[in-house]
Amino acid sequence: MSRLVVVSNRVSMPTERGARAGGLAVALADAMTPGSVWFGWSGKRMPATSNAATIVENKGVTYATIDLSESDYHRYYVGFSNGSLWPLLHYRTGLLEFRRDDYEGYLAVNEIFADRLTPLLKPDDIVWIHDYQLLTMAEALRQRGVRNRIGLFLHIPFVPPAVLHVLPSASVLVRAMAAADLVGFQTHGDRMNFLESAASCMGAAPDATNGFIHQGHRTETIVAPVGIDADGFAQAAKRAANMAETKRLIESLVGRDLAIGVDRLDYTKGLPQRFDAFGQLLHRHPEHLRRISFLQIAARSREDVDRYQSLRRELDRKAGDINGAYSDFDWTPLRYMTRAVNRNTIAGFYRLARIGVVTPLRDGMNLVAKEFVAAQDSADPGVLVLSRFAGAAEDMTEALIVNPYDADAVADAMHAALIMEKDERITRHAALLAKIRKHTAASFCRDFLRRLKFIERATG
Ligand code: ADQ
Repeated sequence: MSRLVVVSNRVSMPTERGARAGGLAVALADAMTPGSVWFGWSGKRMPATSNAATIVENKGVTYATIDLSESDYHRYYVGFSNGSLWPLLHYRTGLLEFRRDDYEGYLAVNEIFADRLTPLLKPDDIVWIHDYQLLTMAEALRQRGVRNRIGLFLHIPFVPPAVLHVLPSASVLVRAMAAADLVGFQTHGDRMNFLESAASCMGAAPDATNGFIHQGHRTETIVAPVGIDADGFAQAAKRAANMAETKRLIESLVGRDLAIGVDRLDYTKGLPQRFDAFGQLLHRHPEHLRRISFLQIAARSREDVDRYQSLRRELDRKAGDINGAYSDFDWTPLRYMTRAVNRNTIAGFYRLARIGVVTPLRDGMNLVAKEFVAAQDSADPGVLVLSRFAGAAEDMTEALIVNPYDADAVADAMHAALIMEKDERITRHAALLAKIRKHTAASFCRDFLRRLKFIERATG
């Protein structure tokens, strides 16, 4: 039996589950069956980067983690991963910062990951690397003689060559990604962009099955949308009806409609534009004044990166502006909080909401859209307003699809959601629910791994 070895920037230890907001931890929880290994950074910054992984066993899963030095953390994680790659791969070239020192730190940490993982590997292990922090690790493993099957999945978008080449050394990254046997994407569009980039960087033309050969090594690609455990989440939403938090929220609404947004506090999520759109709803459709409360939960994230601090200040100001302009002495239109809330509690909040507002400017998939649908009461469901730039929109076409840059259009969609007849809400919701039950977290893992296992062993 071959073991599954999952590699991600951060390892989510069983003891900290539920406390952190983030899609990757949610998606991977399902892959970690007994016998598997999860390797990555511990989240700890120490005077020196670890020379070997620390191993902890829990319920049959092996957690192997390394600490990073302050300098490695800053160059690899804050600098290149989140200062260069994150904005670039979300099409935000204007926010891209590039420092060669950070880039070299990124390559070095990918090599350190490979160095620390290699001694732990058995010949039959299947290695599954996750996300943009580790784009060069597959190549680093190959350089250390690792011949195991290696998969790489990108949770965030991939950009077309014209955008990609804004980043100095983009070709190096694309070539390193191709060292994996299978590279996975959330959407067909992302895969297409990667194949075009591979052609532009390496001259490797894709074949009929969307794979290509470069220097004798074949790289296959797959579209595997990340999903959620829709039925489990629906159960959690139902159970939440009895939670004290749910009751408190209901009491505080005093019969008003609830609109909800739940995100990490990140500039890709379109939060300032969303606040503007909500302001427009109140301005253009005054019948909703005093009748709706918008709850935005935006968990603070990556606070070491400057751009996230300025976003937070911008949102504080905008929330103040909207509430200053529209509040009444007994009604606050926008409730805005910046801490993470337990996922089970959020499930109950989604279920109470008439509208789920998911309007990222760009998003690999967006699991909140799926959670909102799963949590609804199918007999009287709320309506999802979804950005066309979320990966989720490729499939979830029965949502009210909007362009998040157009505040008037988003306001109109929220209005349409609030006045939508029950029959139409039920029809749209049933179609969406069927889709998210088909592409779950479990099927994502199964589809990717089945394809990876099927690939012939790399010959080195
Ligand atoms: P994220 O950018 O983190 O994930 P998303 O897919 O929405 O975005 O996942 C967020 C998860 O964290 C959800 O399960 C959500 O419930 C939870 N969460 C978000 N905000 C929260 C809050 N304020 N409090 C508590 N929990 C919160 C990345 C990519 C996505 C991709 C996922 C999975 O950016 O596009 O869908 O990985 O592949």
